[in-house]
Amino acid sequence: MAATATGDLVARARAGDKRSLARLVSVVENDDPGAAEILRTLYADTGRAQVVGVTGPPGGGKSTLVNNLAGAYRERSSRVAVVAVDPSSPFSGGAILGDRIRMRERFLDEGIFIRSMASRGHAGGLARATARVVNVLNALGTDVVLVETVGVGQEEVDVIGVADTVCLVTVPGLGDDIQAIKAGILEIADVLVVNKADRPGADETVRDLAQMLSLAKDHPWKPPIIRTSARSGEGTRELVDAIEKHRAWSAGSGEQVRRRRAAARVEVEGLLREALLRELAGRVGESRLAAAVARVAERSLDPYAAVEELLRG
Ligand SMILES: Nc1nc2c(ncn2[C@@H]2O[C@H](COP(=O)(O)OP(=O)(O)OP(=O)(O)O)[C@@H](O)[C@H]2O)c(=O)[nH]1
Ligand SMILES: [Mg+2]
Repeated sequence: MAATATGDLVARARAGDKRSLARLVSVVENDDPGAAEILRTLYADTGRAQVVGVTGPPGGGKSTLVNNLAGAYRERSSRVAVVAVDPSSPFSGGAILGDRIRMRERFLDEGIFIRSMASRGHAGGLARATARVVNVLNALGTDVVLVETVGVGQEEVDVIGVADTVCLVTVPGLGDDIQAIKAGILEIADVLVVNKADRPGADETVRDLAQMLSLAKDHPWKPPIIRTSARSGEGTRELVDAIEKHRAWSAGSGEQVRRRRAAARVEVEGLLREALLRELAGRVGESRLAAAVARVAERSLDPYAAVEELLRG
């Protein structure tokens, strides 16, 4: 993308033009040519938005909750963005389209920007693509970014690393699935949400989670447990309050700085790794690499020795 074109898009996006914003977001999401320039131009203006992550098992009501949160935050912020990340989805359609339809009402609101991202083909991984998108949204005037992702696997944990506050959504009657959630809870959750509280079993789920939390007394932040019925909107207010409380604690305790440093490290190390690999690949050369690979394949050289040999030059 030419420099002037980027400048024009940035100016228009800053003024609130969603289409220009969408274009810029796509360029950085896909790491297309021009992405580095956009991020360099905007970087000094990032780090101001509040980033709220919403994660949990499939079908738990995350999108419905995010939709409610978007509405609640929109009452006090001029620009809110929703980034729905679906690491398991091989293409951007399907379930994500469902989210879009549910969010149609929000979509029509000029102050709300919605983007879906699936895992395939993100340079440097989904977590870094998400961070790039959040940064651009932030720099161009978005006050609150809500990031939805499914599950508690490693990739999801990495994605949610961009968030200042992470809400982990559970539902009554999860059975064995709750074990998987429990394992990840203290690692990632700042606020625990028991959604579908209109269903039977909500009390047990709350009790279960409370008991589990009581085992981790030395944790500096004790995640509150909030009941919601996202479909009716019940509990949204309390959830926003809990998020705000965590934000205040995080800012005051140094946790926010710690998280932002961790996120910056992921980004810098990622770029460093790519740059080093490019440099080394150039130095080693494809023909030497191919020759070493062939010898490793036919077992006349072990892979460790191959690397030592290649690096020696
Ligand atoms: N009974 C009840 N149903 C709910 C509640 N919240 C959401 N649902 C329903 O649960 C279903 C899944 O909701 P979504 O918001 O799409 O859940 P999700 O976690 O985003 O789903 P995925 O993104 O596909 O993992 C929908 O049919 C919702 O209407 C609730 O509080 N109570
Ligand atoms: Mg969803």
